[in-house]
Amino acid sequence: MEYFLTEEQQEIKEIARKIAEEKIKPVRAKYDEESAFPWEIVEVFKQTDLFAVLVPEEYDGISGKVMDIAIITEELSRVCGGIGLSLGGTGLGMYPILISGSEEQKQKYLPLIANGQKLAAFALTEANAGSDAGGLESVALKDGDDYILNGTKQWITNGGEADIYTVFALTDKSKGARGASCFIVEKGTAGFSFGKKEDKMGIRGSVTRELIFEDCRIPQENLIGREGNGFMIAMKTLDKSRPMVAAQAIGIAQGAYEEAARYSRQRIQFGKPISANQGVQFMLADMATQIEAARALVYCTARMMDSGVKRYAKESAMCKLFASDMAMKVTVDAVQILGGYGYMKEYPVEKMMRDAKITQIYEGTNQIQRSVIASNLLKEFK
Ligand code: COS
Repeated sequence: MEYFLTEEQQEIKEIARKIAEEKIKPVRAKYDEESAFPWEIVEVFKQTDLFAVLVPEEYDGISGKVMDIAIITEELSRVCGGIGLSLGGTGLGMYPILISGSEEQKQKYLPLIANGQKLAAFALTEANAGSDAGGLESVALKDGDDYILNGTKQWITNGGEADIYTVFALTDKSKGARGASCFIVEKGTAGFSFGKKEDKMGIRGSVTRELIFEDCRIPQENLIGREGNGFMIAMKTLDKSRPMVAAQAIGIAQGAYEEAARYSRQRIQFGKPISANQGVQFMLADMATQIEAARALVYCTARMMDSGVKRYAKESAMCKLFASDMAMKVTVDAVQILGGYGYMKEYPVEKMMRDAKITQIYEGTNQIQRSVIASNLLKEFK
């Protein structure tokens, strides 16, 4: 399919593919096995200006465009769904600042993200606030000019490795979700520590940790937007970042499909390549069609978002829903085409299948995406 990428987009696609093939492919199994944070690859992203693509030019970045970030995410995920998340998680973590931060906050933090000096992380989820993001229990109570933050955040991508955290907590417990606010908390702040590192099924080249806040003093200037705006900031952030989860899913699916197609031409059974069987051909045809359909949806949405359209919650949720369900199906089918070999760690498709699963869950389960789509589309038929 021809997507008429600009010269710059073609260039960043090629850079991301080269990094994925030359730097990430040789180490992906090691990171999957060890579940360590890929600092050596972060260094490569830094040197090749990939972090700068996350950030608009006015804050020392080179793009900030959803389409550009989607292209990079897809290429990195084609080789490894986990390692690229050091970048994706940083994008998610910085969006509250980009979307609702003051000019001062943007000038202070975004250039540090653009040059790769500091990674970011988004801290919304808690043990009892997952799909029900408004059910936060962390509190940030006013004390003079500061806030005192107490609570525990769960499953935070880049947790412990990032320097800048956008953290959601209730500044008014009586108002529930409408009493939530968002703060910038820097690593090293007294009262801010890290809990256990999670042992995950997939995306093991990305680190996920608990964040613990115990009487952590946050200065007033680290409040993003106004008190009580936290839930809205979280929703806007997720609207903006869900197409990136979709791009990750497309990349994973593309990688698995390529492995399966290649294998089907080489694997001889009953005296002929298995690709000569219509059963296998139909699986490959469905994979390729579904990947392309997801890509078309995501690129179209990304271009719409980059054009300045203000409301895209529905389209953004559609991207994540469609692409992640597609990736799960494609990766399961890829394992099936490789048969017993597909089930072995020696081949990359079992990892791709494990990596794909999270895309149906994080940044809102696909059941939540359907709710978001339905509530938005029903408004159109009032
Ligand atoms: N943009 C801006 N504002 C939004 C919004 C959006 N996309 N979605 C909701 N809001 C606002 C609403 O307008 C409403 O504002 P008022 O208080 O002024 O009326 C407020 O937020 C509450 O909205 P709503 O009643 O729809 O919230 P719910 O508690 O029903 O929750 C869902 C809505 C389920 C969509 C939300 O909780 C959600 O997205 N959950 C999934 C969270 C998630 O993705 N977690 C993963 C964490 S990151 S890995």
